[in-house]
Amino acid sequence: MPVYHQILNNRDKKQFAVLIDPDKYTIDSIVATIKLANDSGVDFLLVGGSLLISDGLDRCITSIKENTDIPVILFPGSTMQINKKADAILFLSLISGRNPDLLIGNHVIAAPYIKQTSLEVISTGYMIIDSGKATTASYMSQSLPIPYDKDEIAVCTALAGEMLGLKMIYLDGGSGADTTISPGMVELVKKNITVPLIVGGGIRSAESASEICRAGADLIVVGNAIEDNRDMIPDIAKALRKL
Ligand code: 1GP
Repeated sequence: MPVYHQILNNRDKKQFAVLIDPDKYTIDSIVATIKLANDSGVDFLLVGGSLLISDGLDRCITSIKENTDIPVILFPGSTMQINKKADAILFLSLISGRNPDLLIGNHVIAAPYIKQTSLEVISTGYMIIDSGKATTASYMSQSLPIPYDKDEIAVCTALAGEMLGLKMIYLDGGSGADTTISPGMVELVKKNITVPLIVGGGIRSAESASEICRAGADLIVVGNAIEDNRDMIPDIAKALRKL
């Protein structure tokens, strides 16, 4: 089933994506993490990063694919992170910012390359929310994040994204954020859009994962906490099943 339909069809349950940053994993740690993801019923694996330093993306996706059938979705920080071995790509438009390259410029560059692959393209309105400290995503995008407590700006931005035809909205506090996005903002955005809502950044426990899901996220993304302790995977999966 195409990834987008899987996300849409399973909206009655909370979905869980593990973010794998190829720079942070060895082949051994990928294999161990994927085993836990398989055993815990993780829905998706996101692969990418705001800035990749090593050239390990292809190797990373190859070893993931050798070890699981969980769909692999590219979460690209740049046009250099397109890889045909993945199943789908979040075609991210940074709608919280006003950097034209990340709204449309890079998309024009990437489109002909993506066209030559069988990647499922999922247009996604990507919104960076201020988490109290500069994150790689906010710095690399050279864009101003939406202030943490300005729920109405987030709602209007998400609404505009949906009206433009984007198929999902992703609220991101940035990788390694000190706090998650406020549940109040998640709730208000969710109430105002009909497309699936992804939330990530700073989710470090099963409790905060549950809180963000209860607020309205359809799919949560967890990266850093799992890099630090992969046993977080079954904990979070179990917590989401209880919701
Ligand atoms: C970052 O939303 C993702 O883009 C995940 O963030 O690494 O803080 O879990 P964390």
